Amino acid sequence: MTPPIQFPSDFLWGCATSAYQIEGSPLADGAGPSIWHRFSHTPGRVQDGDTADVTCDHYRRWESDVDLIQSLGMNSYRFSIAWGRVLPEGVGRINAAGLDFYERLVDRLLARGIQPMVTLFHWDLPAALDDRGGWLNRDIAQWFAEYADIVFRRLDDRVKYWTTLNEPWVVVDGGYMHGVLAPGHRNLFEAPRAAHHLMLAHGAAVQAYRASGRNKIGLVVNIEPKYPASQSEADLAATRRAEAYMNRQYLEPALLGSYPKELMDIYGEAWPHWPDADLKIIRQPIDYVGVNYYTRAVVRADPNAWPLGASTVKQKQHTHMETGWEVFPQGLTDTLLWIKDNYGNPPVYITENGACFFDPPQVEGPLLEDPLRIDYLRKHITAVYNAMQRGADIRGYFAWSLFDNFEWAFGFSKRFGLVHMNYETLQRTLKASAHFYAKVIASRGAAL
Ligand code: NCW
Ligand code: CA
Repeated sequence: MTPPIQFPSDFLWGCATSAYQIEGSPLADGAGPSIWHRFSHTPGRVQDGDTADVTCDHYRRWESDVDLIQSLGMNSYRFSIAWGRVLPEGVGRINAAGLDFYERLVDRLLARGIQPMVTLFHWDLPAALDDRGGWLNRDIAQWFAEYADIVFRRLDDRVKYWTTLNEPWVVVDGGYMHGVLAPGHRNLFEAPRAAHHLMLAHGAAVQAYRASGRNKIGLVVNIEPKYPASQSEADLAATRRAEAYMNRQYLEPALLGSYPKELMDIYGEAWPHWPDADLKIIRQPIDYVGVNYYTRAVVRADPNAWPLGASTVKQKQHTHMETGWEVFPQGLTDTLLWIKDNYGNPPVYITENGACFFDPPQVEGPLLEDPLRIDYLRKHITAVYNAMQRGADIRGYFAWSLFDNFEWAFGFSKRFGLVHMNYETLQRTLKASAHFYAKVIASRGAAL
């Protein structure tokens, strides 16, 4: 008999959300519009024409939502601040009502014994800054650091965990390379510039934090481990390119101070050669790495796949989520051990992990059964534990997401929640997975 699973008593257990996806009321109380507000209001950009004008109405229901989080026994909650609520034009004039909203949220979380983990940028760039070039304008590093500094000075006496950026890879690949996410550009020459300026912004915000902050700050990256479809030289090289592009492009400058050399093969003449001084700004010591993990990819060489020359081979023997993502728990253990072995075993939080499966729009009765999501959570939390048993320094786990919400370009068609959202009535209904997760937390993993 293997001994029962027991996570450490100080492990953080929570769930994650982001501002634009759950808040609604995007222009309330003096907030400036974000690029996601504009994008979702542009016909053809989001499935079914959905916008987050209302979404979960968390901006007005935040008090009972915090109570809901507490009722599930979580000791932490990861959310993001909408930059444009704090600074409607992105820089300059502060909108007091915006900062007040997040201060009240933080205070209620703390009063309920829930540690906030606060993300400064989860994709909702102020539209006024996009009008000045957005992530393509190098000045954005300073704009971001100024915004961050305002928030740090207001809340660092209460917030113990800060994140600069959520998933810079998705911002660049979706927003500047393929155009499926805001701001919707499709440009090989813009992508590496946007990526570099995101990382400069990260570095500048960490520098600002060291001047005024006293707690912990880190970077959240999405990691999707890459496995070669065969041992052929072509497939192995394609796998290395895919890994460099998605998994190392952001981690390596932040932690090691350099870009993976494969990026030059991928971008070719579109790759700018960045000065060493920039890499020094980007490589600031950080207190933890946040990992968002959902799936893996089996990779083969594919000359028609722009721009990587690599594509994913679907693994038909495994379950796939509604997003098309393969369920592969071992990939999470592999990812955590890969970080431990390649980046000096930094403290890591699993800042997002979760499952998108079909749930009906309306719920009959008090509970919704979602066995596939329970199975996903069970296997992935066990995978985290397995990596810890092998020496990875894992400090916490956040399920994506508290409730079904605005899933970016998919609109409301994709549901990741532990709590079901009825978008007509805004009624919140627990799914069985929420009860399951609460039992896992209460037993420190023994109920897995
Ligand atoms: S990458 C991604 N997600 C989900 C999202 O809700 C969260 O905010 C992110 O951190 C879960 O984890 C990340 N969603 C991908 C959306 C891409 C849509 C592309 C549609 C093309 C038609
Ligand atoms: Ca709809």
